Amino acid sequence: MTNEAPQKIYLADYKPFPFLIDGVELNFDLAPRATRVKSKINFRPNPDSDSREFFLHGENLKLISAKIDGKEISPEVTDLGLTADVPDAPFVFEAVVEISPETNTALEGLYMSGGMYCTQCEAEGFRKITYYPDRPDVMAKFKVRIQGSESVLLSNGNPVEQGEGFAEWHDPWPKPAYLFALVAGNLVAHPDSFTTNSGKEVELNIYVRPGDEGKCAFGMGALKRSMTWDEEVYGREYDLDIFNIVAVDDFNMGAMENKGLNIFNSSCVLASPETATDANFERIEGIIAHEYFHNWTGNRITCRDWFQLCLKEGLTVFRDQQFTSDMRSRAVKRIDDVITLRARQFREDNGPLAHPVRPESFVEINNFYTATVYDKGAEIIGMLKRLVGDENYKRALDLYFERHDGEAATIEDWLKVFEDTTGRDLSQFALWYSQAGTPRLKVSEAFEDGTYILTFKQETPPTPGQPEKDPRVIPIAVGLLNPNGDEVRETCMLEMTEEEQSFRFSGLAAKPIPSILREFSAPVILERETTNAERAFLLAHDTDPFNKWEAGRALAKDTITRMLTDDSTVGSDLLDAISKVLRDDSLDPAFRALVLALPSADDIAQTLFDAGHTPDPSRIHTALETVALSYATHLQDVLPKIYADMHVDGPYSPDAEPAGKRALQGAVLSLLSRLDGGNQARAQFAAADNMTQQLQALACLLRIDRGREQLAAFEEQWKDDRLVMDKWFNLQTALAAPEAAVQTTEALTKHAAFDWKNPNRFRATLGGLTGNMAGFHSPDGSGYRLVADWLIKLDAANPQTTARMSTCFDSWRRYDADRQALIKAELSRILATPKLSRDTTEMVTRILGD
Ligand code: 0A1
Ligand code: ZN
Repeated sequence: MTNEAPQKIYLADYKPFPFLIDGVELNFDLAPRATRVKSKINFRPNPDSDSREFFLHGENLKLISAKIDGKEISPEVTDLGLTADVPDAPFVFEAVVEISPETNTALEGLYMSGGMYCTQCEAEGFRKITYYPDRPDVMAKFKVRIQGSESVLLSNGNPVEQGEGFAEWHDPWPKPAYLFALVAGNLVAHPDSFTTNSGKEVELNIYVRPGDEGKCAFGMGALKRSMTWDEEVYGREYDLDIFNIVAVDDFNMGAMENKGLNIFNSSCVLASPETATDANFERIEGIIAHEYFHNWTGNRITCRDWFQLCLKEGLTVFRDQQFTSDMRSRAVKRIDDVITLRARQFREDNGPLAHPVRPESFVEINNFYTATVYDKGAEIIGMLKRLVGDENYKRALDLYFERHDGEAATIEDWLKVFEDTTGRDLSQFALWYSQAGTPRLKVSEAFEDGTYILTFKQETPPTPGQPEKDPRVIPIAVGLLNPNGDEVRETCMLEMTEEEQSFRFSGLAAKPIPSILREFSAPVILERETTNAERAFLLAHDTDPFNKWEAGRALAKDTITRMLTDDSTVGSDLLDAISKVLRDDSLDPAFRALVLALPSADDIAQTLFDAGHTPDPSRIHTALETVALSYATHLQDVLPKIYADMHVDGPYSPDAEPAGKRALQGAVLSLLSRLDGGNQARAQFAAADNMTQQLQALACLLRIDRGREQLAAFEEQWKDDRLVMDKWFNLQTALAAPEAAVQTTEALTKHAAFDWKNPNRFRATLGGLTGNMAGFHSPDGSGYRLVADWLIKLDAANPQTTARMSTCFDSWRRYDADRQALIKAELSRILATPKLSRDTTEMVTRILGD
C-alpha cells in the first residue's frame, strides 16, 4: 500500500486572512484525557481581503459546541478544520472542544511530559488545541484562564489573578497562535530578577521538576547576560513584567520562544558541573540567548507566512552567534560555526534535500526547520553586514524595529530597510534567499610587474527544481602575505557580482601568498590549486584565525584523501605543521584543540565524492585512525607536558578560558590513550569531578575498545539522571567499532532505560549510530535496517522527530551500488508503511528523488 501524495502549499498563493481578531479568551479545564478548551474570539472583516470565507484550522479536536454571537451553530467540520457562515460585520465566535493531552505522543499542541502539561505550537500546533486561524499573520491579544490542581499554572504575558486551582494570564502584546504556551505542573522555581535599562523590574523564573533545582543557576545567569547584551548591542529591552522558562523532558526540538514563557528541552537549560560538559554549557548559553532574542526578532516582529521562517530564524541565529562571540572567543566561535555549517548545511545543500533559504513550496512546514533556513539564513545576514558595514547594519536594524514592530513581515521588508538605509540595490543579493545550492568559487592568480591579480569564477551546481543559477553577490575577504610571513595587505572586502571577475593589487615587491575568504566571509566552497607547503605557511603565519585554522584543516584533509585515493602515507609536512601549532604557547588552547581535531568521516566522504571517487566508510575510518596514531607517535614527547600544563586549578567554571584548556587536554588525552593503552584516561576518569573530564576519559577508552568497567561505573553513578544517561547511550553507539556498532545499538534499544518515545533518548541512541559512519554503513545493510525499523515504529507516535531523523539517509547517492540498493530498499519500505505520516512521507520522497 502506498500513501497518498500530500498537498503542497505555495508561497505564490499567499492571501491575507479574511478576518482580523480583536481579542481571544481561552479557558482551559485540565484533565489528562479530557481537557476542555473554551474559546471566545472577536472577529471583524479584514479590509485588506476580498474574501469572507470563514475557515478555522482544527485537528484531532472533539467539538462539543460552537456559537456565533451567542447562537449555537452547526459548522461543517473536517479533519483539517471548521467552516461556518458568518456575518459581514464584527462577530463573536465561541467554541468548546475536548482534547487528550495524555495520549498526545507527537509532542505538538497540548501534551504531557513527566506528569506536567505543556504545549508546543510552532509551527502549526495550536490547531490541535482549538479551532483558530493558525497562521502567523493573524495576531491577537490573548487572555487565558487555566483551571487545574497543579501548583504552577502558567501562560503568556503577565499574571493577573491566581487562586486555589486556577490562574489567569493576560498578554498585552498581539501575537500569532504559534507563540501561545501553557504549562501546568508541580514544579519548583529558580527565581531571580532583572532591571531593564529604563528601570523596569522584571521577575525571572526557571521552572523545573523537583530534584532539578540545582541545575538552574547557569541558565539564569545566561538569561541575564542575554537581556543585558540585547539592550547594549541592539537597544532592545524586555517588554513584560515577567519572563518564565520551563524545562521539559519530552520535546522535539531545542527550545521554543513562546511570548514570556519559553519552553525548553531540559537538555538545553539544565546544567551543573557534575552533569553537563563544557560544550553543554556553551550550547545552553547560546540557546537561552537565542530564545530570548526572539522576543524582538520573531515575536514583536513576526513572519507573514512560514515561507518567511528565515526572517526570524536566520536573524536570531546570527544574533546568538554574535552574543556567544562576545561572551567567549570570537575566533573559536567562528571556526565552530563553520564546522557546523559545513557538516549540516553544506551536506543538505549538496543533496536531495537542498532548498532555498526561503523555500517556494512545502508539504509539511515542520520539515523546513533546517540547517539551511537557520544557519545559511544567519550566514546571509553576516554577508549583508560585511557588505554594508557595521554602522549601516546598525542603522538598518533600528529602522527594521521601528518600521515593523507589531507586524508580520517578509524578506522583502527586511531587505528594504537595508536598501533604504544605504541606497543600495539588493535585488541581486536577494538571490541568496531564492537560490539553493552552495556556490563553488574557483580561484586563479597571476603576478606581473608588481601587480597581483586574483580571478574568481562562481558556479552553483543544480539543486532539486533549480537546474540553472544566476551569479550571486559574494563578499570575499582577502589579505596578502609576503613570502617572509609578514602581512603586506590587510584584509579588504572584495565584492564579487559577476560570474567571473578579477581584482588587482598593485605595488607589490614579490608575489604574495593570498589568504582568501577570511573569517569565512561567504558560505561558499573555495577551489584553488595550492600546495601543502603553502597551507603549512598559512597555518604558521596567517593573521586571520579562521584562515589559519582552515589551512591546517585543508592540509589534514588533503593528507587523508590522498591516503584513500593513492595509498600515500601521513607526510611530515602535516605532522610538523601540527606539531608547531601544538607547541605554540602563545596560541589559545581552544584554538590549538581545534587544529588538532581531525575532519569528520562525513566530511572526508563528501570530499571524495565531490572529487569523483566512491567513498568507502570503513576505509575512511581506518585512515582517520591511522592519522590519529601518527599524530600520537609524532607528538609523543610533548603530549604529557601539555596534558599537565592544561590542568585547571580550583573549582570548575564553564568559562571559555578553562573550557579551552580542558578541550586541549581532552584532545591530547585522546592521542595519549592510543599510546598508553588508556592508563591516563582511566586515571582521569577516576579523578574527574566534572562531566567534561569524566566523559572525555570514557570516550577515549571506548575509542580504543576499552572501558567496559568505566561504562558500568558510569551507569551505576548516573542511572537516575536522564540527561547524563542520554550521554551514556550516545557514547556507546557513536564510538563503537564499526563491526560492533549495529549490535551495540540493538542491544541498547533493549535496555530497560531505552524510552523510545522520549526524543532525547531516541536521538542519543539511534543518532549515535547514524553518526558513526562506518558502523551505520555496515556493508550487510544491518545499520540501515535497524534504523529503518525504528523510524517506522517512531513514526506512528512522533512524526516530527521521525522525519528529522530520516535525513541520515540523505547522502545515499555518494556510496557504492550495493549500499545504494540497500538504502533505497529501506527507504521504499518506510514509504510503504501504512498510515505513514505526512512529515516522513515528504522527507523520504524527497530523499529518494526522481
Ligand atoms: N522556533 C524555535 C524552534 C522550534 C521550532 C519548531 C518546534 O516545533 C515544531 C519547536 C521549536 C527556535 O528557533 O528555537
Ligand atoms: Zn529560533
